[in-house]
Amino acid sequence: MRKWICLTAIGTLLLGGATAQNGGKLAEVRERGELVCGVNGTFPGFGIVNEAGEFEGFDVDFCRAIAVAVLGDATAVRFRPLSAQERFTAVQTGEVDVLLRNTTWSSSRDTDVGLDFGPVNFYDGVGFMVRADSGVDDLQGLEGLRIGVQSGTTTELNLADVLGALDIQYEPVIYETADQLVVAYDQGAVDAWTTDKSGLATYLPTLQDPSAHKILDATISKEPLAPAVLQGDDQWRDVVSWVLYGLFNAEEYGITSQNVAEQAETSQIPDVQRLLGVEPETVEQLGLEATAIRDAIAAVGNYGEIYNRNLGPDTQFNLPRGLNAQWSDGGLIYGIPFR
Ligand SMILES: N[C@@H](CCC(=O)N[C@@H](CS)C(=O)NCC(=O)O)C(=O)O
Repeated sequence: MRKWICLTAIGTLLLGGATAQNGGKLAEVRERGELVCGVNGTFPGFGIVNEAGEFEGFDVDFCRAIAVAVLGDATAVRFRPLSAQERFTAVQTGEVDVLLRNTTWSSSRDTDVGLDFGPVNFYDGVGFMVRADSGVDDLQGLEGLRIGVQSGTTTELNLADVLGALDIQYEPVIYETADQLVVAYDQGAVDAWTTDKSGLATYLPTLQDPSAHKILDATISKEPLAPAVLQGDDQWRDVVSWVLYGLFNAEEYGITSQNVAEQAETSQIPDVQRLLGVEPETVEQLGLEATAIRDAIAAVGNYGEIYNRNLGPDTQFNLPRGLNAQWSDGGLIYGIPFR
């Protein structure tokens, strides 16, 4: 823990200098002309390098939306792939401006690690994958098994907490990366593996025979995945947060990449006029151009479009929206009003 505190202090010092001289991260990113976004480089559906060598995924699209809102250009973003262990240092030292890497918002990360979080962009929970013919159907069935888990994650902590409390004995086998863990599981070196259920679902199609495996129904934790920035720069956190809220609201109001221009011209709904900068003041109060959110929607799409493009029914993952549906559809995605 002491290490985090030291690094936090270094990060705050670095940021403190930037804040005094040029108005904080927003000004720094503008001056640089590029957003540096910490992402996952190997997580299918969320942050991965595709065959063309480009980053793609659900988290990656939020980086692009922030780049559009701040710099007016979806390509003005440098992606920095980070392992679970590396990710917090990269924020603390200012190496990345924002972290969008399937990162769980938790109290110690918000305090001791020295981060600030934006709104949850994916509600997740830890689960388990086992072989379909293993006879394991619930947590009790994990008794005595070798369970693979990735280091530096909340998964590691949840596994110990929850199975410990249930008095289930198991053998944890720790891997540094998800790729190593998944290969080890596929080859039979462990009997089960555990991570966020999003990860179980998106790694499943990468196994040699996906039909030979199943994900248990049990969910043993809450994993609210959210963007993180360095603590202490309120304006920058506001920018990141309100870009996401803008995309949440856009879906709620039926504003899409296809119809956003027309909506800006014709909508008589005051909320929509503020969101799209027709009434400029609200978005400008964030330190952004009035059309920042409109432009982000036009370039990347609303929350639902981002979800569907990366995880929806037309992808190999077909992840049900579940908790990630709009609040008006029984989910938890709830855009805070622009006013
Ligand atoms: N949400 C958890 C887990 C994050 C995590 O690192 N998950 C793994 C499994 S899905 C991952 O992204 N691995 C990708 C990699 O290591 O390349 C956290 O914030 O600690």
